[in-house]
Amino acid sequence: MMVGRGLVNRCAALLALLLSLAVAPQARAEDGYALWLRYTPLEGEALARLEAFSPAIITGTDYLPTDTDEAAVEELERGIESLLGHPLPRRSERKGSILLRCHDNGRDVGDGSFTIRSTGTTIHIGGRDPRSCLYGAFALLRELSQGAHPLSIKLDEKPAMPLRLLNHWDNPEGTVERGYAGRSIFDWWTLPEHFDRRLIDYARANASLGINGTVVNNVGASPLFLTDAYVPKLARLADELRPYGIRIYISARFSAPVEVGGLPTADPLDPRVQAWWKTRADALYAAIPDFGGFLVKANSEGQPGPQDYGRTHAEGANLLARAIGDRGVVIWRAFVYSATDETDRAKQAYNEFVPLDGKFDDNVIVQVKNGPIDFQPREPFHPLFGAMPHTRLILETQITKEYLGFTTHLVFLAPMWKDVLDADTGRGASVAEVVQPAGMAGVANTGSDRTWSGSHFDQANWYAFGRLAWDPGLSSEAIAREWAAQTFSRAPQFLDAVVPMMLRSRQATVDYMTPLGLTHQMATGHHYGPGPWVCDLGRPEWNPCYYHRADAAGIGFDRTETGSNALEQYAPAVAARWRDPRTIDEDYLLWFHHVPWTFHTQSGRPLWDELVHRYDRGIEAVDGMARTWATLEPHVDAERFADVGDFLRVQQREARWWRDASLAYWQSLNGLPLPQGARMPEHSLDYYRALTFPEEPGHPHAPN
Ligand code: GCV
Repeated sequence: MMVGRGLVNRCAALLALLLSLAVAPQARAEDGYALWLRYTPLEGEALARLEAFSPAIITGTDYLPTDTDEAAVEELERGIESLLGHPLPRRSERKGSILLRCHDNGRDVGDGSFTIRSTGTTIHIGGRDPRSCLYGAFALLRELSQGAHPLSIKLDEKPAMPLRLLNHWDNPEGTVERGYAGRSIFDWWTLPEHFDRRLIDYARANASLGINGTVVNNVGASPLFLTDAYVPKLARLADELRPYGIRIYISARFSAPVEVGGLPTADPLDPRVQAWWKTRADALYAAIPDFGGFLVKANSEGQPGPQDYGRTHAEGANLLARAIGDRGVVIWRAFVYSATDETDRAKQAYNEFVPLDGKFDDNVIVQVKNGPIDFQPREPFHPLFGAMPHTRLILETQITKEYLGFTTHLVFLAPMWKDVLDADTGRGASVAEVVQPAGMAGVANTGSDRTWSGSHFDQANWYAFGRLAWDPGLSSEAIAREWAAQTFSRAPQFLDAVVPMMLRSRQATVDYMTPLGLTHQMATGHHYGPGPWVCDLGRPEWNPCYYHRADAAGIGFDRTETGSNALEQYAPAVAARWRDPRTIDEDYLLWFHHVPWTFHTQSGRPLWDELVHRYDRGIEAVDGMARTWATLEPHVDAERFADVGDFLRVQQREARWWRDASLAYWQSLNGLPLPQGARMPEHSLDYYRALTFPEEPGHPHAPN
């Protein structure tokens, strides 16, 4: 009886397998968890070449492999087996070898630079420390995944900058500020005893890009992270991430000496406060010898800081820097805007920080957002870049798309970051060159969602951040192509369609949200949909009206000599490019200029018509993205194909919402008819104004 049922079951299983092979062209159902590390089996010539190579993976025989070497070997085995579509052959049957040799007599001297060369049937991965082999292994797999000939891969890579960091805005109880991908991936409640293995996949993903540090908690920091109870939790995390070349950092709350230290003050010049920070740093380093350091948001958006005691940002930063000494760094954020200063918000960081240039200790790095306001769809580069020659600056970018439609809008951010990195500061260096001695930080978009990032295409932004931090010279197109090939399909027809779509997506979003240099038009609190009519919030710069300054006569923020003169914070050559509204790159027109609705734009259209044209252009681009995606079904597994299509439909609807709500509002001010042929807004202005979204994700604590 038992035997009979077993036989029947096996036959049924075989039949099911045959049927599934017959009807399902896609190899396996996927939910996005594997990110770009899918290592989909190769086909055709690429498969034949890898079969002919079938390597043994060997670490240098004259030294003891480290945990990092082992992680590299494990990844190569996993990757190559998956690319071959079967387990690696037995040792005696292997035809080639991959030899990893990355050490310098046991000293940790390298920066992860690596070379890949082949001689005969051996690929050599070499470098001066185990991270070289880890990064080399991932680079080799990246090439193989795209179908490269194993024995012709030749790479010589060096990270462009030392710090390539994720900043998590994760709170200890599991919420994530501006997080749209579920709950935090860090479970502080169950650490240190329990370590979620998912974090090993997080570490692999980061290592595959060369990301080498992670700030594990929100900059609106809980003082809990500076208590004794958190030392073993942080130590366990550091121990688990270390093999993947990742150091951990924490955001430090400036007032922690009062909140958890029992002191009456957090004044940086008070010796008791200095001693407290030294004790905390010592406790962390005793448990985590390679602890990275502290990240601090001070005197900004209600956070405590040295100004509460009449001290400067430099005095605050140096307090922590001296506690850390030469063991790590203090990263001090320049994202400050005061609750009392009436200056143009775009000018405040420069005004506060430039006078402090040269006053920070050597182990302080100042972290500067890409633009002077706040992660908007488009901003000019931050004027601090190039203006603090005696201070190391790190570039802060936002991977999570707070002002770019969260996870439902497909927006590939590499072109935005390239705009900034490539910008010439006019002070002898591009932004990439200015930050090269420090690095790049990206506000992470990870969460408990199976996709990690809340959508499949948002994974591309995590990927692009890491690739650009490793090499800011890479083009957006190259990054999109290698990401899409690894994440979805290496078929040229697929890549030739999806890559241009990704490259156009950022401009599309600028067009339907904030065209022509408009900025911060998002509704209060959640920063999701449009709210250009919001004018009555407590602080002027919380209001979209503050940024657009529209009335019956015109629109835009005058930042020239006749207005706030934010322009003078840029080098003269840069300011000259933006000074004249007739010749400025019109993507920045309303950022720097207040112009009449009748102003003649470079297209020959009056400003009002040009504005309508750009909103419509954005919608058309999104419609085009949806059409393109619909043709790609043969290349994508069913689940992910449907997911992306669903979100594109949301984006199509919401691009129209942005356009219609904005136009209805502008019309209420200027009374102008729409240009001939333009579609009327679908609803009245009152309708759009009345929409509320109490359930939207992402701002558990932030008031604005
Ligand atoms: C962590 C923006 C966000 C805030 C964030 C802040 C910052 O203002 O809306 O949520 O706070 O940036 O970068 O500190």
